[in-house]
Amino acid sequence: MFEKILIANRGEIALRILRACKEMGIKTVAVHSLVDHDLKHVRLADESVCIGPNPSAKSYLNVPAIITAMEITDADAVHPGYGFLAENADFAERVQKSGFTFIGPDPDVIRMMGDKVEAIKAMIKAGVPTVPGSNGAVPSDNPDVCMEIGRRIGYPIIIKAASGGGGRGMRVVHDEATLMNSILITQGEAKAAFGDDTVYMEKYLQNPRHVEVQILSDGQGNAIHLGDRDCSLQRRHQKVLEEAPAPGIPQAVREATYAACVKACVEMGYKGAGTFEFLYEDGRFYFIEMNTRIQVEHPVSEMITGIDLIKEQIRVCAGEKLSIKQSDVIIRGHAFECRINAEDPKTFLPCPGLVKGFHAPGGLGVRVDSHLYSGYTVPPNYDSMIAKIITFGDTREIALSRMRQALDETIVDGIRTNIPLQQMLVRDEEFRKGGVNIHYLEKKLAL
Ligand code: MV4
Repeated sequence: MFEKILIANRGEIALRILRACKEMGIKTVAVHSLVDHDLKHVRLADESVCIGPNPSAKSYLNVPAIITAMEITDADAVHPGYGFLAENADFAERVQKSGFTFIGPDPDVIRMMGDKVEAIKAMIKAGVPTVPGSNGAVPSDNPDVCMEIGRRIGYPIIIKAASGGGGRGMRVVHDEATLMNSILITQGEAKAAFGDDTVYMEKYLQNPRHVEVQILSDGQGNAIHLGDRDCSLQRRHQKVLEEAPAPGIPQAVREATYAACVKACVEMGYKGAGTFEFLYEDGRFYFIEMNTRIQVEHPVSEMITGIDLIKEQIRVCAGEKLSIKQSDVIIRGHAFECRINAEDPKTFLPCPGLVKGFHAPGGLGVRVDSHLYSGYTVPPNYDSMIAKIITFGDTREIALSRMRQALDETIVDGIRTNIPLQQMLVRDEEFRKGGVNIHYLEKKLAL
């Protein structure tokens, strides 16, 4: 096992990783930007290193500074959290080449999943259901072939950049007349944003839900799933409220999808925690992307399984075999997560500043993952998420009523937050029934 882990992140996830390390008896190194000197995990870490000025590019994305920090503190491994360097194959490779361990899958696996065309090919091979589409790059220099592929798929079609993902670099096309123009525009944008102009096509699903499957795999032939999560409540590709399990999905459909995901992990030699993202429509799952990192919403999966995903991630990346068999994973109860952001509840613009007072909610089935404390100043430089409130209960109704109470108890004094939005959502009639689609929140906000 590792003796010392460097945490290459900030905020709540850095604190979450630090807590897992402490529980495992592993020493911790915090790296931070100038403004992040007073972060809670920096104070709690065994050692800390300032790696640069506030812009992410000069600190949390500063690869040489992070590797140097590993050298001077004699850390064994780096945990990237989510965002920043978490899915950067070149970083993972430089960590390995410097003689350290990257807590995540091998660089070539990260790279393959970063190329959405390659990811889809790997999924088809493993029998994971995908969206009907081009199943490969489209030849933009051959309009006849493009239009032929388009006719086979049927309209509407979505054109996506192979190097995109998470909602970046995509465009919906409604008819053949606009197909070629849209392909060329998406290609140009992809080239500018990612330095790769490869694009592919899929049937555009009009009203899907966003359901994802959590997996753990040791890269030694053992993989398990930890059920699914519904992340359909989103605004501009930012998730707002997640839950596990996804409500109202037939058990047989679920199980078949899980089995395919597990098979894909074994085939890829996948190591660590990972998420298969699906669209779910009319009773069927359609794979869209795989995330090779721990995700923001991992706590809802932890709550329904009792498994500590960060600890398992650390164990398998230290070379241990998975300690849990699929038959040990018992999915029980229901969990919700509300993301609390420092933002104006009406305009959604970030609202950094001094938190004069913070009162976290509590009680049975309430978990708060947050680095906030009274007197902390939310800096303007990073993501505006300041807390995650997670609730658990035997039933969806109980977990949701605990969330209503938890939100009502929470006080963040001094800055504006999206708590009013969350309070409205957890009382929404349609949401309470379960199973709203990816457009629901934006449509509701437009009213
Ligand atoms: C789609 C789609 C409909 N049909 N693909 C957006 C983010 C990226 N991960 C994939 N995305 C979508 N892909 C097909 N074939 C609709 C979306 C989409 C979406 C997906 C998940 C969560 C929120 C979304 C919001 C808008 C569009």
